[in-house]
Amino acid sequence: MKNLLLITLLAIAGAGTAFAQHASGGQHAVQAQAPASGAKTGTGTGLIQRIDKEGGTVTIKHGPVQGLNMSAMTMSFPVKDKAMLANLQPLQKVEFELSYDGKDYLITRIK
Ligand SMILES: [Cu+2]
Repeated sequence: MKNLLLITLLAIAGAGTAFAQHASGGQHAVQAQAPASGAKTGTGTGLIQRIDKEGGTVTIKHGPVQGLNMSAMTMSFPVKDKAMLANLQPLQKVEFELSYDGKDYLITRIK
């Protein structure tokens, strides 16, 4: 049941252009807003578990992250700008963009 819900959510998210590009085009479709060369980006959805406004991290129980080959799990991510955490709340359902430079993950957008 849980997986079915996720698939449904991802399908809905697929209507967005950014998501569609990650799903179908991979690196080739990355646009000007993408991080520096070498970094990969992906899009995921999930439920916020914990927010650390001082540390600048957010823990998300997320589904598979398209584009980064990450399966569903709960993990903590640093955000690009702590201000991004200001309006988030625990158990909020979010969509996020994640970049990975080969070493570290970074949330570049979350809503
Ligand atoms: Cu993860």
